[in-house]
Amino acid sequence: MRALLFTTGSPFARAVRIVLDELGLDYERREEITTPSAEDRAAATPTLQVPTLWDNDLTLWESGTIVEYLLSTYRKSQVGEPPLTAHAFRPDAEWKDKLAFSTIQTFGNAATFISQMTWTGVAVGDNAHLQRSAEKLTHILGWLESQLVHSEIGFQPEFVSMQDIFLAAHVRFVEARPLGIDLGLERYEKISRLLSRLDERDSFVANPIWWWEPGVVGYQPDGTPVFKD
Ligand SMILES: N[C@@H](CCC(=O)N[C@@H](CS)C(=O)NCC(=O)O)C(=O)O
Repeated sequence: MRALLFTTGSPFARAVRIVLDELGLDYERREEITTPSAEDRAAATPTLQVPTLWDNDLTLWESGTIVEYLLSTYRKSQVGEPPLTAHAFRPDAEWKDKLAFSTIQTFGNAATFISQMTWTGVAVGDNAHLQRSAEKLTHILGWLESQLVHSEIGFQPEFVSMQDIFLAAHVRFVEARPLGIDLGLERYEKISRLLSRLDERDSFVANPIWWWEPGVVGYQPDGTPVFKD
């Protein structure tokens, strides 16, 4: 039995879903449109956050840990050009890859923090720490841009990496929400081109991130948001 608990909009869960597709792994989709009570969520994870993966006897949460597990457990023939990496962290570049990944996750945490604060009534312009969190996003993008050696390759040359996938999920999440944040992505040419290439990949197309703002209750098949009457 394999199952994934996730909310529709979560960028962390989207990255895990993309990796599951890349590896050709079927799973039961335990999708939640809204966040349940703390008690209900605690039955799946003490962090009260999604995603959580069940794989036979194993229960895992924390998206990076889940993807590390998937990559190390299911190394089978991979589809796509370039193919998915076999390594979360390349043995000959372990600390470089770990640092890039942790930094990308800090970007995701800042972005989802801003989002959750915004929808609970405190926007970026209202609060100094939220402004600081928004500044973090652009500083991180600048540093990540400096880590990419060429506009045609991602964080692990010749492969699609976990670093590429999570960065794409987090950046596209920010762009798909009216959070009052303009990332100015055009200033980061290598990241922009990497993300545009990934957008075309089957696993990304199959797991889209769509526009969301309060009042959106669903989507048409092409992603057009459906608003509450
Ligand atoms: N470090 C966690 C972060 C996951 C996370 O922030 N999930 C969000 C959705 S995008 C969530 O569940 N938020 C609910 C909450 O924090 O109460 C991971 O990598 O899985």
